[in-house]
Amino acid sequence: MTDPLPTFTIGVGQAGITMMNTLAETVERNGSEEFFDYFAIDTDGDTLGSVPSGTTRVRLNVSDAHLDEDMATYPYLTEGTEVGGKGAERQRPVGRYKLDSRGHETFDDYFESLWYDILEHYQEVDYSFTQDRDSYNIFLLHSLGGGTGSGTFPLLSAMLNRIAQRIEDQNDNVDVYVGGVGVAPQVDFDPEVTNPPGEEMYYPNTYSALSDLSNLLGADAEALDIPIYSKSFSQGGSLSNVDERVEESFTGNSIPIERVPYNDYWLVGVDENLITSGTGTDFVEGYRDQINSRVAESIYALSEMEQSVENWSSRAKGTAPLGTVGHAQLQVPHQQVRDFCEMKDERDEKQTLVTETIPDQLEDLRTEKDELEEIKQDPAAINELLENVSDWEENYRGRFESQLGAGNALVRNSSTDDVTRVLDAIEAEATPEAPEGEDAEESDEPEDLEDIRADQRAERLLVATDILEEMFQVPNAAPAVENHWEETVSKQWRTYDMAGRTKYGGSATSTLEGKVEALKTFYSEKIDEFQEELENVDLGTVGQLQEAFPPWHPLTESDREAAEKKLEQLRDSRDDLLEADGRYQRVQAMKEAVRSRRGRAKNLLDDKISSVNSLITARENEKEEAKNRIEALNRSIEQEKDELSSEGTGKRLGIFPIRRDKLDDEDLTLQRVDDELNSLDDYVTQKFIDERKVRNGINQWLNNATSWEEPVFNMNYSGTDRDEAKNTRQEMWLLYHEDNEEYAVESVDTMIGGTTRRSGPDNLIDYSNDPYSISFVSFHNRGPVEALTLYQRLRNMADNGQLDPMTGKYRDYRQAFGYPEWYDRDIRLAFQIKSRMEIPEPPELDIDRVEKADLSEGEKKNFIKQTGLDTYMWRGTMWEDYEFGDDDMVFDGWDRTLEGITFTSLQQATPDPELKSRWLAGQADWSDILQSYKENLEEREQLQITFE
Ligand SMILES: Nc1nc2c(ncn2[C@@H]2O[C@H](COP(=O)(O)OP(=O)(O)OP(=O)(O)O)[C@@H](O)[C@H]2O)c(=O)[nH]1
Ligand SMILES: [Mg+2]
Repeated sequence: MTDPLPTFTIGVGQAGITMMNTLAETVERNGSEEFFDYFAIDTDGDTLGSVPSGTTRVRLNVSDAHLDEDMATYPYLTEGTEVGGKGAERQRPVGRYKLDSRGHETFDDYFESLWYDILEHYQEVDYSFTQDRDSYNIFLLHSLGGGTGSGTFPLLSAMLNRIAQRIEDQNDNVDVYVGGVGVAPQVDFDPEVTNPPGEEMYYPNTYSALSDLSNLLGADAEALDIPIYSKSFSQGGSLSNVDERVEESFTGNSIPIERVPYNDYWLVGVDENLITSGTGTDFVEGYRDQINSRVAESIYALSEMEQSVENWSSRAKGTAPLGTVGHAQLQVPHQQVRDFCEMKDERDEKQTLVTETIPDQLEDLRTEKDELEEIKQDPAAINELLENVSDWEENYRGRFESQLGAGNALVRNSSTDDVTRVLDAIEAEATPEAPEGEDAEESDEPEDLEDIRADQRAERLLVATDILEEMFQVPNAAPAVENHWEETVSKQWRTYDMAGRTKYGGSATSTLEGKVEALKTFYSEKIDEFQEELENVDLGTVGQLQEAFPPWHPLTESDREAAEKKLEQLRDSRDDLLEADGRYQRVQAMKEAVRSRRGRAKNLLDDKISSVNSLITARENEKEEAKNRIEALNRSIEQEKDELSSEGTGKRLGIFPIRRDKLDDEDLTLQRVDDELNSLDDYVTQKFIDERKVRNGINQWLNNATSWEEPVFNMNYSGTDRDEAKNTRQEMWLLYHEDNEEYAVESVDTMIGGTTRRSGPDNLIDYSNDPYSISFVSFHNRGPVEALTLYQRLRNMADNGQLDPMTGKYRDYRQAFGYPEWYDRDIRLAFQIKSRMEIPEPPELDIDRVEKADLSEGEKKNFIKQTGLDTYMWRGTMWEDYEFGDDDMVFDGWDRTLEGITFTSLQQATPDPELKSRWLAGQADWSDILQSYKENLEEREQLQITFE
């Protein structure tokens, strides 16, 4: 397989860009991306968004800074031209203006960018040009009906012509092929209609664009040029550093076009009704796709030529450059068969999910849930439900004993902090590691059962706290402390007869904690009182303190001694109490720490249960979804079987039906399709497709392609000066993959008319890359634009005034002529462009030489005043009623030089009768008469006259 010829495609405007996008799809299907490059131009940014990757996009703009000046100076812009809108809004002059612009980006910038991109592609494409295959292809795609593509294509043609010429000049072994593709609306409606299909502006636009095309295609005979106003009026932009090559393309301020800029120009018709409604005539593909694919496939076919396309082109062959393309294709719906198998594979996968995977998961989940519930009811159940619990127990007990102590030691030395520390450590060990990095943030992800199980904090804390609680409960641990506390309190309460001391709560104080508080207050007050008394008060009063002690207290010592002793006793009691209570409180706090950690364990257990519950719900939903998906897939699979097994017969595209029994075969998998069905031939030999259908199909689509009706390409030669027979071409190409040669070769014999070419070694065209289709492309070149019935229809409509109402945004349909410089006064008038004219200055009319023998002198003057003067101006000194002297300068009259002006219009421009009378009476000069003609003509006929 040889490489396709390198091809550069420029899409302009919506139609141009859409066709280019379709080409990119064709290229991609054939795996030839490396040889193709794209360039998109539009005034409307929306279409630029969807171009093939790597495409250079050029958004044409206007610069507000120059707008007013430009509107006044660019001759093809008129006051009514709407330049501001999105795109060109169907106005060809606006399309032209946005390309011939100056401001941020200038015409030169666009030219340079196009030049640079083509050159870059040409140089960088990995293609070796050989003598046989030395063509570099460039295509310009656009519509004739819109504003942007249609208004810019003459300018772009001129640029491409320069670029192509330059590449050829500098590379001896390379020919550049420049192909144009234009889409034009069909005109097959009643000429009287006022609402033509599509937008009314399409018609004047197409008329004028075809006229431009005719000029371009006639450039061999008559050189053209296009003035570039952004250069004439210059200023602004980067004009100073224009690429040398671009600069050289100009003669003065215009680009000359000295040869037909196209090797071939392909015209393709659009049925505006069908393209707007979006529907097609066949169900295989839409109408728009049909046209775009026709264009894309034929451009692609040209890149598969085994020789230079340039040598094949009409320029080299001398055939008419104007042509059209047809295309038909037969296809094995291979991709669809693959999709079908993918659906079946997916269905089987889902089936396994519903019948096996999810039920298994649900069973596990439910068991887990039951176990957790059981543990919640009775934590002791952990021992039966979990393995290794006895190991944990042993481990924890060992750690507690060594870190906190056991029995007496546990309550003697340890604190709440110690308890918290060991429990924290255990909790930390049981916490699964958090996933690192990004995953850590996505905590919403539903965990799976393994994750839930991995988190053993709840279970381990339950075991640990259980052991601790047990350790606190051994008699010489917490109970010893509590008993001592209880005894101390109760004893002191009794000793100091607290039940009777209502000031401190008395017998109403029932709890031990209450008693502790009461005792503390009591001791504190009494100790203060004793101290004060011992320091300041007369000992005699000590007696009054006597009542602080139980009556049985022996008072055998002196009062002071007794007081001091009692104070000491009070202090001892208080210290005992504080010591017992402190120890008690500390132990309670430790126990509380254990209890609260146990509560936390239960919460964690609840969390686990609810996680498992949500997993159960998620799996059940998943199962429901899978079931629905299976149903949908079943429907699609059945539908796909119907579609694949029925005939797809479009006009361009024919799709072979696949035999139903093959589709029903459950063993048909994607793997098998990929392994065994590698060509059309495989499909036939393995009986997926009926051989008979292939042979019939080939005949039928071959006929479709041969007889591709192209209403815009109908020709009528009467009234044109071209001879149809001499310069036509009719070719049918058959493109196929090597593996399918058998079917294709056979059909060549049945081809009718014109030249037939087919893929294969030593043939003109390479084998195609696509093993699943056979493609027929036709190329027809016929006469000149003037012979197109489409053009003739439009011209008649123009002549009969039927285009007059189709003005859209134009004030006058003739403003569609975006290149008025190329046309006569009639068109230029629509732009209020004054024609410059140089006419001979007539010598003064000598009344004596006017030969009107039968008229009196007075009658003769009257005759001159009425018509004679005008006739003289029109006919000059050679007027048959004028006596011409031998030595006189010959004045030819203005009828030869006043282009497009009739005698009637001259008469309408005749000087005022009063001026004529004065001149005849010798009271006014001849120059006054001339001046009057000049002014009247200039005003009435939009002329700018100078005398030679
Ligand atoms: N083949 C083809 N023709 C199209 C497509 N879209 C529009 N057209 C035709 O193109 C013509 C209109 O020209 P457009 O390409 O839309 O105009 P434009 O160049 O974008 O110019 P403005 O939008 O006026 O600035 C009509 O005849 C449409 O039927 C398409 O996708 N494919
Ligand atoms: Mg557009």
